[in-house]
Amino acid sequence: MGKIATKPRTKVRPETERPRLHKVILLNDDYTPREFVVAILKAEFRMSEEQAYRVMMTAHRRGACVVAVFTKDVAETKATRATEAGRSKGYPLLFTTEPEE
Ligand code: TYC
Repeated sequence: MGKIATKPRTKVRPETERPRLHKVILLNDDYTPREFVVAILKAEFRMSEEQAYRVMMTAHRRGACVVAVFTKDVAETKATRATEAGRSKGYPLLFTTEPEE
């Protein structure tokens, strides 16, 4: 009986590889007031008035805008908190996350 050579199944990754970052994305809707979106961006993402206004208007015009990138946990926590802030006022404001390429 011959010996069967088996390959190790685990892939060796270079030690320098970093965990992927995740984008927080702001989605447009027809109901949330512009000023409210700006206020949330300032409070949750520490943006200036000007930055927040620009991001809000980009989402308003194009349908969506990347707000910032974070580690997975931080991105998900911030997206959830920001979405819940809108819900608490009865707005459909939505922040999602997705991994960066
Ligand atoms: N489109 C909204 C309005 O006209 C404002 C808005 C902008 C809402 C960006 C969400 O992500 C958003 N009142």
